Amino acid sequence: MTTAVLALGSNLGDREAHLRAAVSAIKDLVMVVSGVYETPPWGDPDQPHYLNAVLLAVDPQAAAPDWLAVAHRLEDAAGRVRDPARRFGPRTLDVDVIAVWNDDGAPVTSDDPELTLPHPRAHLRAFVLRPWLDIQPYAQLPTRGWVNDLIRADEVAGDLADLRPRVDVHLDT
Ligand code: PH2
Ligand code: MG
Ligand code: MG
Repeated sequence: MTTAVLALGSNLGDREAHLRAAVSAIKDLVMVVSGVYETPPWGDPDQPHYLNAVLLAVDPQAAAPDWLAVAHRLEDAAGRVRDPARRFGPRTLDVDVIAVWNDDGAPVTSDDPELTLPHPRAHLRAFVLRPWLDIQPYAQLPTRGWVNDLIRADEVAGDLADLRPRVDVHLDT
């Protein structure tokens, strides 16, 4: 059994539908889904705003690498087209594996470039940390610390004010 925090993002097409379809496709695994935030693009400014959300999922069977397969399956189902020239470019659906824990609660760490755990940039991304904190106020990002502290670090705090809660959008099915 493993527990995972997954971050969802969409900024192409029907963003809300892409996020909702992803949550619905794994609803048997999902424990809790955050609210949705409208967020300015990070890393590559020339693209539309994103809708972002975070969820906590548990799979009795999955090992850590299986979560990457889940993420890719959901992205493929949203018709995602990969542009190698734009690493942080626009996408119908992005599912990032932020962190994974084993059934004894120990975090999984990995240097595998295919699935680095915890996610190497999660601690810098307000659009991951803020929705995560909403669903898990005492969350810790393995190797980085309390999410509630990370969110107040200088690199993140400046972006927080630009996240707009979309209380009109609900992903839980
Ligand atoms: N994802 C990216 C690049 N930039 N910006 C925001 N606001 N939200 C994202 O999910 C996002 C991004 C590539 O994964
Ligand atoms: Mg991403
Ligand atoms: Mg990704």
